[in-house]
Amino acid sequence: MIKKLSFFLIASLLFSQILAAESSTDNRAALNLFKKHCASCHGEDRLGLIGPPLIPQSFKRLKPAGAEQVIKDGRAATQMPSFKATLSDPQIKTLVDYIYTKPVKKPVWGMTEIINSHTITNPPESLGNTPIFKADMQNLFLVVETGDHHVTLLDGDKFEPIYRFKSHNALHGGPKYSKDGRYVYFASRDGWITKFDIYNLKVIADIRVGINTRNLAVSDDGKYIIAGNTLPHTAVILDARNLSPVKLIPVVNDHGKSSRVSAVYTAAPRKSFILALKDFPEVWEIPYNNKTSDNKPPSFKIRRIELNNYLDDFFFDQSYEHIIGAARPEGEQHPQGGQVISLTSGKKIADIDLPGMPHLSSGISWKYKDTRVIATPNIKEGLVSIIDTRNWKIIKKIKTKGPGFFIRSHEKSPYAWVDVFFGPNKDLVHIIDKQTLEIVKTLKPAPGKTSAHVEFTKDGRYALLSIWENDGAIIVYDAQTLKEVKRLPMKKPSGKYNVYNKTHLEEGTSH
Ligand code: DHE
Repeated sequence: MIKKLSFFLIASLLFSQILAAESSTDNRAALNLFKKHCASCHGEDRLGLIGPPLIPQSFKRLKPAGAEQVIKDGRAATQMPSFKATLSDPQIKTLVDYIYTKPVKKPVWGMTEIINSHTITNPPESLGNTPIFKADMQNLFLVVETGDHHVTLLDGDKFEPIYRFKSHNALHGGPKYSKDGRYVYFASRDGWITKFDIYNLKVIADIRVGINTRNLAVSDDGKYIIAGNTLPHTAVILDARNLSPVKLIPVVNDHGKSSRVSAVYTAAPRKSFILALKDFPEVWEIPYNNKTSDNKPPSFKIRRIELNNYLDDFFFDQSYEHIIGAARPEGEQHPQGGQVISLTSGKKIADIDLPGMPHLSSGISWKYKDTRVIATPNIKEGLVSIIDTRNWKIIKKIKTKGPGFFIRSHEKSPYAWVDVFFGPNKDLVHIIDKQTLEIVKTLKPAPGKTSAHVEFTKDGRYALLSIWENDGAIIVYDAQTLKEVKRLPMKKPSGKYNVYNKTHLEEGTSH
């Protein structure tokens, strides 16, 4: 407790020193503008909250002119709005100059800070091995409610909440289950990783791995967690038992250039972690099952796969043999379109005609005629691309009412559900027939309110959809008749995660 208190005292002291130093410069006007318009999402210290850090380290690809454009027009497939109506051109210029200025004190988060943040609330061996409540443990959902930073454990048969608990602020990305579904690991944008025991409804441990974190992945053998950071430019491997740190990996290339991590995943069939990087065009593969004779952790040796373009938004095919991705244009010249990388050869094997994908892990897959297709929404246009995995050709572009964030289905469902997250039609959800590749129905569950992110029950009979508002809801639909079955009030339920579907790598959801 004392350790934790002194850690927070030091952190807030450092933070107030940074603010004091910054406000004593002539930057006062810029600071005021920043506080008024940017701080609530990017943090007063510019180190990121629900938005990314805004310090020079984060702008390795984005030039000041590009940043001005982003402030003016907003950023596709993110929560960044347009400030064209609120800020004048000189004000935008002042802000851009400010965010390209180095913070007075370099933000540091190394092994010492990581170790000092570690708290084990309930050692796993102190807790019983039988669930303390009755439910089908494979058909549970965790619903992340970002409205008031809570998580609800939902019974997937009765659609009734079992337990609700406080999380760290701004959880982002899917929580990841251990293979048996007993434990779950969460990552918050401000760097905290939490391990929670679903059987006992108790937090096991917490650790802060970075100042700004992308997401986490769990090794297929359940032994290791990896978290990827955007600040500092590191990845951190933890022991899954109690989150003790095992290895800090600086994300640096052969020329000494460092990079933000765009995402980390576990490629279960390959027994490795895959890291996508934002600031140099490489994908890293880190095997986690090479055995050591003395029972020590594996070496986590990095295999670097060099690419000829960045991979910002991407997903895997069902076998985890291929990565399908695209770069985001950021005021720089990048070759247009998507690419397919073979993880076996480490080479690009095809180009794909994609106008940019919306969000990481957005692709889903199903059997179509005599082939298997992958479907993804796109950030630039209201369309879903259907890709034939035999030859990586687009076989259909399904027009939608606007760019979507998430597409979801289930092996047992004839439909794929895609949201229209952005723009005037944010309250619509399209239902696509997986065999005709046509939209067969468009739902408007709560007029004027954003509807997004669907997840199915274990058996695929029901689909759960979020109404993405502070006074929002989870709506349960019969996945065959498409009729509403139940509405549960929730506080901005950003995502929901079914134990069985996630741990069995169901083809209709992200893993
Ligand atoms: Fe996400 C997953 C990155 C903006 C809600 N998002 C992910 C993952 C990544 C990612 C790398 C996969 C992690 C995982 O599941 O392990 N997200 C990004 C971005 O780069 C982007 C576009 C910009 C950013 O600000 O980081 C972005 N994401 C958002 C949002 O604005 C959303 C809608 C609201 C929020 O919480 O910030 C959002 N992201 C989600 C959700 C998932 C997610 C709900 C998990 C989906 C799933 O079903 O697994």
